[in-house]
Amino acid sequence: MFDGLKEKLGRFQEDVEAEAADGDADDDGGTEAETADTDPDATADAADEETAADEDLGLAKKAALAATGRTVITEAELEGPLEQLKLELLQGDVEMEVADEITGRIRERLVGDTRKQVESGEQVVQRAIADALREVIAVGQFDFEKRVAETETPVVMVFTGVNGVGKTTSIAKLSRWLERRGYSSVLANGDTYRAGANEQIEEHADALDRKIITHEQGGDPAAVIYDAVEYAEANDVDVVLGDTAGRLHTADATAGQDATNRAEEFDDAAEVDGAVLTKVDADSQGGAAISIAHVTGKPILFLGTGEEYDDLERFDPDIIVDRLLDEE
Ligand SMILES: Nc1nc2c(ncn2[C@@H]2O[C@H](COP(=O)(O)OP(=O)(O)O)[C@@H](O)[C@H]2O)c(=O)[nH]1
Ligand SMILES: [Mg+2]
Repeated sequence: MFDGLKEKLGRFQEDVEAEAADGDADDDGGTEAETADTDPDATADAADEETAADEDLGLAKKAALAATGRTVITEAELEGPLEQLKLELLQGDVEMEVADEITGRIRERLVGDTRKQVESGEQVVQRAIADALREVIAVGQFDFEKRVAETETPVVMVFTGVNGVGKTTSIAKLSRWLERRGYSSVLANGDTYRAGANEQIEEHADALDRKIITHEQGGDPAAVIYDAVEYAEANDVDVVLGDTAGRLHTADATAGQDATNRAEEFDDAAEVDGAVLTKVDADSQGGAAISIAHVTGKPILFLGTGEEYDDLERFDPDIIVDRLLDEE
């Protein structure tokens, strides 16, 4: 999962460590050569600043610090690796504002007001990346299970999103997830638009042994949800899981920036409370995963990790950050 991002972050960490260990012409040359591939101007600037900063700091002081096993990371040293990281994040479908946010936060942490003296370059760089990522992906998080427990029943959850993203599948998965935590649920097919939608969700309802409320194709979706709520009230069912028809063309986590834009559109139209990021098992990049919460201001609540009913994970920012930075 998200191997593309993981690789980029690992490379950034190595770049910064090489720069910070410093003075070494080989390391500098390597980074400059890499950056030159993508942005010659930025490289020239970064190189100039670096030279100035090195003189400013004083080679004697650097040497003294190095002798005590400590290193100093200067803003100039960070510029090349940060610029490179930003480009790679953008190539990995991370939104521009999110790439800026992440690199900005890393810079802030590693450089601080003046220069930062660090015990272990590796730990500090890793922690800076972890903090920056966590702050970006943890936007809006709330305790989903607690919210369900505290909301007056029946709790109604309506799923929206373009056709093919995995709404119907996610409803079936969530029904299973809720059952495991002691909550009963009824399915409601508000997708009265698509031929075959009733049959598809009925199959899930059969497999999971759930009640399903459907209307004829072409019916009023709101009326279906309404009936399901009445059913839940009469039968003491905890949660109504309402499906809807998608619109526009297919977009999902594998669709990169498109997924983020679609999430924004749906949020504008329907004021979503949170997102299920589907098909992360098929998303090697992870750009949408780290962009959506920041761009919409709404939390990612679940990850869809496959086509089986149990392939639904509660989204945990700490676990995702660990996975992204885990060296194996
Ligand atoms: N690999 C993978 N496939 C998924 C996931 N969620 C849904 N799908 C598949 O995506 C396709 C469309 O899903 P569906 O629930 O019908 O999408 P809907 O149109 O939004 O209701 C189906 O083939 C699902 O099996 C997931 O998390 N991982
Ligand atoms: Mg559907």
